[in-house]
Amino acid sequence: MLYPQSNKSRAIIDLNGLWKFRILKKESDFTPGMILEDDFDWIAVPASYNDQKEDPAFRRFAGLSVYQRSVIIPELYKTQRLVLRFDAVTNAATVYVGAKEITRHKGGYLPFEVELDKETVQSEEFILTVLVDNRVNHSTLPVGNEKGGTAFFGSDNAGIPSVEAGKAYQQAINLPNFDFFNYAGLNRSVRIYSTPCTYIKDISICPDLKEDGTTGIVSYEVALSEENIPVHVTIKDKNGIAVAEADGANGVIEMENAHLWWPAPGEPYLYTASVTAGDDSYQQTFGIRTVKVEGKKFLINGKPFYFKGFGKHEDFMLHGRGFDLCVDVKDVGLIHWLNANSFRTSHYPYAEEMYDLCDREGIVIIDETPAVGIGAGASVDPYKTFQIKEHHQDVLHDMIARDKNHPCVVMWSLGNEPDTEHFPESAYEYWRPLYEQAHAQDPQNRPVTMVCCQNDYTKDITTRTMDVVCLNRYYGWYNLSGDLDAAAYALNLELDFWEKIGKPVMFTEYGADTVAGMHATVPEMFSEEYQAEFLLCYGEQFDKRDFIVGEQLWNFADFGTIQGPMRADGNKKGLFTRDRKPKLSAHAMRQRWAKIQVK
Ligand code: GCB
Repeated sequence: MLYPQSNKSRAIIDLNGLWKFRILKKESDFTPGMILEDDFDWIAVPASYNDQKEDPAFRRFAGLSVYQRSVIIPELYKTQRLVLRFDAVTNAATVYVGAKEITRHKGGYLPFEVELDKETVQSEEFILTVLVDNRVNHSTLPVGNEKGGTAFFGSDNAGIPSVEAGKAYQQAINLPNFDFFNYAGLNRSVRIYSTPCTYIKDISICPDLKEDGTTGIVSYEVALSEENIPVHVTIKDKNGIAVAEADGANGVIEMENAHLWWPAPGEPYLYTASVTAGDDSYQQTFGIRTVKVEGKKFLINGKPFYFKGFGKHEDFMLHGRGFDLCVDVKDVGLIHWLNANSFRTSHYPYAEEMYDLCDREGIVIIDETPAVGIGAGASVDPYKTFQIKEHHQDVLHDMIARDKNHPCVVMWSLGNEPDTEHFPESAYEYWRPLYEQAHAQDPQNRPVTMVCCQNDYTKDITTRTMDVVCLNRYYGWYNLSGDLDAAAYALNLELDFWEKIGKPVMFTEYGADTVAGMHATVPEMFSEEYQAEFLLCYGEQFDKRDFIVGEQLWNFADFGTIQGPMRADGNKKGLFTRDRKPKLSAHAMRQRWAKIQVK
């Protein structure tokens, strides 16, 4: 799916800003065509609604809410094809023009769009309404607990009559089965964009390198609304100078002495494919780089790459998971400051602007679907009970379709920490087709992984079949708590196991909750010193093993999450506080990563 663009044949109408908003007490409080006249709040878009108001209902709410605004289409746009695009509505949306439903979408982290019909385009003004459902359950990704499910944090005290009665009283139907706050609403931009009536539907670019290592081979494919529209492609260098050309909706362009995209500040060279097709045009940036797994190595442009970074969240004060380019720019600056080079979009695809920024800044991304929370304890096979398979196929498809041209994306993550231990065969049968789907769909055929939970790895038959083994481990935190000697011992035993698998292995999570400002001479849990020692201790173990291709600790910054006895004001495993102040460990990792030169 193409990102909205304003160019000589396309324009954008921005629908961000203040919208009318109402939380519905019950589903029947909504009728198509209803107007929010009284009893509504003004709410900012893009942003999560949860922390914008003091009413506790905004924070605790599980159900339907309504966003509404009026739209006037300028006369000069009315001869064009107009498409309404939502970059992300969390977790599901039904969209109305007046009383008429025009589209609906399931899933809160990927864009969807709908062409406006003639009547709407020609009207003087229309009311746009979005019915938002934030609930998560056994059929959504991320997965939620259903009524009677277990609490995510702490003991559930199942079976104690008074607790069970309390749960029934609470009618908890929307407990996330994941460790991040279920921030909801119009989290990303809303726009109408125009195209000519015959138009470019999609562009796929697949770069490769000849054996000489300097000649780029750029295969491209332009999908069109109608066959036989003449297509012309001009490749421009970073200064906008044309360096190659081709005709036709698909083809292969050879580029001698190509500038390669490499993840380091100043080196992520970007070209632009300037595509014209009849009246339409589109400028698609791309980088010439290759990604490959060979033996125990992860190669970018044929050279061994070592991931230095973290899992992140789209999370910030006040706007929750709402898109904010300023936060993205700040975070990328901090990533450079740390001498890091990568992150995982844990646990869902991020806003498209972040990938664009990372293309330009030379940061590598592991792109993850929102498949988190697929597990419900040892007694329930999630693969047989959750209704998620088709939806998972859809989100994987849509994520690859959206992000396939970004040079910064070097690996697809099918999901985070599913059960692979209690139901190993079911897990393999579930994840293998997704692995194959990703490989079949991606024009660049990037490596594919699935991020493995700390488990009895000897029983897990899925993780080892991925292109890169990605491990989340908490020795010294959730287990062997506070004892880094024991943690290092246990971690090494496990590493001996993975060494024999013969694949590249990377750590996609390891970390310790840390209260900023809490210090200790003898490092103990929650102190800044313990976090720094914990992270460096893991690093020491990694350094002894040549099959480890990366370390992405948990987490870049503290973040908001569901309440529980293990979380005080959010998850505190950040190198930075939520407002991006460095903890001691940020300085420690900055020094460590300065010494690990990736070139
Ligand atoms: C994990 C999860 C992540 C949590 C983290 C933690 O394994 O993947 O979502 O936030 O642990 O801090 O417990």
